[in-house]
Amino acid sequence: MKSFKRYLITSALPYANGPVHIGHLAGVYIPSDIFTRYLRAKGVEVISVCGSDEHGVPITIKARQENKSPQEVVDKYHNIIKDSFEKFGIAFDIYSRTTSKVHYQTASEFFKKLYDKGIFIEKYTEQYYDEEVGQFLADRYIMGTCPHCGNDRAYGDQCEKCGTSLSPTDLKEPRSMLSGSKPVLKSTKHWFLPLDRFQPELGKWILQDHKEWKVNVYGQCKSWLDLGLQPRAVSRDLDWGVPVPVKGAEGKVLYVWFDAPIGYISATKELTPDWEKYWKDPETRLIHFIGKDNIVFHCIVFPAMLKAEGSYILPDNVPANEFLNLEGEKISTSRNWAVWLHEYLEEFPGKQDVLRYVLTANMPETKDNDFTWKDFQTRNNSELVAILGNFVNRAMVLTQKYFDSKIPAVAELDEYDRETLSQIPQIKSAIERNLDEFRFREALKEAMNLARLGNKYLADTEPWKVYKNNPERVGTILNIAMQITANLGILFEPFLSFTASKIKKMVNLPQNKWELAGGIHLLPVGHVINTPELLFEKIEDEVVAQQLEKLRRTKEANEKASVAVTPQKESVSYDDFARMDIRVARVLEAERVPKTQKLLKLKIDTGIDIRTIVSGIAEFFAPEDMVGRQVVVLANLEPRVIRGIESKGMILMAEDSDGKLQLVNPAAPVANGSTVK
Ligand code: B3M
Ligand code: ZN
Repeated sequence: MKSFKRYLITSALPYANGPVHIGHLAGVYIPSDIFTRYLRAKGVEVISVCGSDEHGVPITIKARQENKSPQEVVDKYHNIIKDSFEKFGIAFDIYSRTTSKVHYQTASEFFKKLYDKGIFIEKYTEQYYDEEVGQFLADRYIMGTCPHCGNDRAYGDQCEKCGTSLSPTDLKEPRSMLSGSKPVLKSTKHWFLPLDRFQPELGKWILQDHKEWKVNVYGQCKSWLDLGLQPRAVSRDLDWGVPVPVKGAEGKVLYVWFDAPIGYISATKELTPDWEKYWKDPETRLIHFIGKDNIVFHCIVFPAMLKAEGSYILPDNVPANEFLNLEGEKISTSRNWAVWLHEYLEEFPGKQDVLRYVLTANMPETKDNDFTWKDFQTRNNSELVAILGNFVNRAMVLTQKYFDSKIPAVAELDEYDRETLSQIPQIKSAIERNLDEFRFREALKEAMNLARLGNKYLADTEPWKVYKNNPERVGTILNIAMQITANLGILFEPFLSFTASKIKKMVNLPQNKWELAGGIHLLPVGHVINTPELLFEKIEDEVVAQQLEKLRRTKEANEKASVAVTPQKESVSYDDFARMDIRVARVLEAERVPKTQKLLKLKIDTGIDIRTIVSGIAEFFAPEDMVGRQVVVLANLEPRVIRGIESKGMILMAEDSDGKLQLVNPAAPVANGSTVK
């Protein structure tokens, strides 16, 4: 690999339309944090920048829903997100936001530069316009009927029922979500970034020069490139965002995916007047940490923008992760199916490193992965408590007890001691190798192997049994155990920085440098250590049960919310009601009505007579399901002839919002002909 002088680390800017959850942490912010902390510990020149992404249509929709201004929405979530990151120890040098003044200026100038260079194609396109409100409609502001599945609540960009992606003109019977009126097509001017022009350069840059990128990233880029890049609009008709800074662009803003990545540049500018060396010097290594849904923007669109501008470097790597699921289901902000960081912080105070550990161990590096509360408990109890915590505590307590908290001298090393000591530098190299290649799970496993090594060493040498007869031997053992402990303090810093700090404080580590790790004389003989404290505590079954119960309630609430309840009808008099003859009957025979999908012909015993009813329930009930069942019928409904069969009455059913039917019948059998009133 080319050698670089410094690093610029960016992490995807979270949308400020909601708080952040474990999926964000595992996918983007923990990997970027581990990597940044690792570089810092090595003394590499590095900055890490991030901020809130505060533009885009979802934010304006949230604002309408909450009856707030978009600015109020982003202020609220920006603060929540920023606070969560801080409390989880995510080591940004700056956490900025795209509504900052510097950002408006930077994004504006960036656009202007490309505009002046004649990069953009100006094109008129036909777009839906709400004449009542006097506004062009973003795709998400248009609802209509999906041409594929008939769902009448499909959005202009996607039908959430069948998953098809749509464009607004695909919708049947489109309506504006602003006024409910029927929108009209109107011509509007936009600026397009001609990605096709950059295809040859980008193709070579990725497919030939960056074969080392992760397979998931490389593969996605390749399929985009194989399809052929198309010009993309970088402006929108919207009143929330960075205004398009040219004449004749009133009421238009930069598309959120144009301004958001420029947010990385703005944040760097806010951080340091020396920002250009990070963005323009080829000796800087730029790395974007993102989730898989952002790959095209970071590997194709933003690099094309940077190239078009001309003076910027391109990312050297984009180690995107896949997605994390929760208890086997996709994390969803709108369905509240998530573990929110601000809630975790309240429910598990002081346990940031436990979550960081579990999320790193399950990081969705090469494929989607699952977070479960059971696994959270197991990893805490049988790895953090039983291995790392147990080892450090034993080493500390024994040193305190036998040697008055002073590092004892080494008398003589046996074969096992030598073998143990020789593994320390090997483990350090393995951690480095993995971190250098963005394999965070493996790196963490190696760090944990060092704790395992120590744990096993103490269990095998049993110093508590040896002391009486051979205190010198115990000195050797505890010297080794304490050297391992000090190594853990350094090597765990990128992964579990809170815990690493505690360890370093306990062992009173004079120097805290990565380069010292791997060494076996970190703590000199006679060095005084501090009082031990417990690093982790057991997580009980009730805690897991509580979290699962919380998720169960979420699910229940979602199910309730998804039933769109029909409003109450006009009132009727008791007499109106009393005129209806509703009674219990039993189905005697049932058969399908030939050549129909929905109809069953039923012979029923109403207590007054045996009669035929034709019922549209065949999609939900097979004839054999019906025979013998009691049902409730409206007996005096005017007879009707359906498919040549006279139907006398109607079977009553409960229908949910999806049109699914359930039988209505007495809770316990009653005589046929019993009336319902
Ligand atoms: N806000 C998308 C996301 O959170 C977007 C990332 C912007 S990075 C420049 O998935
Ligand atoms: Zn559909």
